[in-house]
Amino acid sequence: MRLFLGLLIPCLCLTVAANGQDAIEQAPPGFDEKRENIDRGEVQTIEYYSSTVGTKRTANIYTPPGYSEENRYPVLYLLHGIGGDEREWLDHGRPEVIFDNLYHEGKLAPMIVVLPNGRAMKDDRPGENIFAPERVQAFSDFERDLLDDLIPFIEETYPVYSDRQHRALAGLSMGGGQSLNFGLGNLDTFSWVGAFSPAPNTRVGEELAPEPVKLNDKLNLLWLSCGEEDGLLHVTVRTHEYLAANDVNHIYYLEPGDHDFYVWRNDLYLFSQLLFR
Ligand code: FER
Repeated sequence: MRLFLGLLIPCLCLTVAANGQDAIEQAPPGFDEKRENIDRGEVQTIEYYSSTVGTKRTANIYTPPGYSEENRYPVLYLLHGIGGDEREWLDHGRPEVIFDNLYHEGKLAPMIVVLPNGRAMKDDRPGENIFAPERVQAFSDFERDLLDDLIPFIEETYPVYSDRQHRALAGLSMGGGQSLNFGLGNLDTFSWVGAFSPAPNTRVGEELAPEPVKLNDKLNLLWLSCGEEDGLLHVTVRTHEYLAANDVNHIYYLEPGDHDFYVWRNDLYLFSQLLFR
């Protein structure tokens, strides 16, 4: 056994050093399957007025098992991809199942999760052409809706903390790019940032983090992950290389899989457990 471990440990270290990525185990089987007889959180649809868009907008919100107005919670804002809306995670990602299971196992800090619509425009449905320039622009415009309208609404309406230590921003693909752009661009608002398979809307390193030395002081967590078969992998690699070259602490996790919810469920399971610790 000693000999085996003696060989294995240097081998593992070499593997990690060689590709620069973190050795993280994938979610165990059943992590995203509904279990009987466990406490469950609640999903609700909410409406808030957006001064950015000039309309009422819809979001979904997950409150954890045992939620009480007597407590105060941190908040994770969890963003969707280019073809989705405020229901995409719920329809395909089973976040409420993943969270309920994690709470049952005592592995998740109590938090509220907000699932917004990340396309800040009057008609915020995906529409016929999800790549239409005004629809792509709306993902960028969501920065103001999030900061000026949605976050203040959540903080007025729910028993939540309202400081950067208690706000996380994460998302998949377009939402991953938004999380990096808005998260690293607003370090006074967010200190936990996660990008799952970020899309080409991700700013290039020099624009994303022009002062990389500041990030290590400000961020509690910077997570970057992608499926190895994903056609957008280059965005994750490019971002990782910039962060690594500038000594910015981050988790870099490449996993088996493509641009799909098998990967993003796994990411949510792993990333969420690191939050608010
Ligand atoms: C692109 C390719 C993919 C792009 C965005 C995406 C804005 C988004 C994919 C997704 O959200 O799943 O060129 O440009």
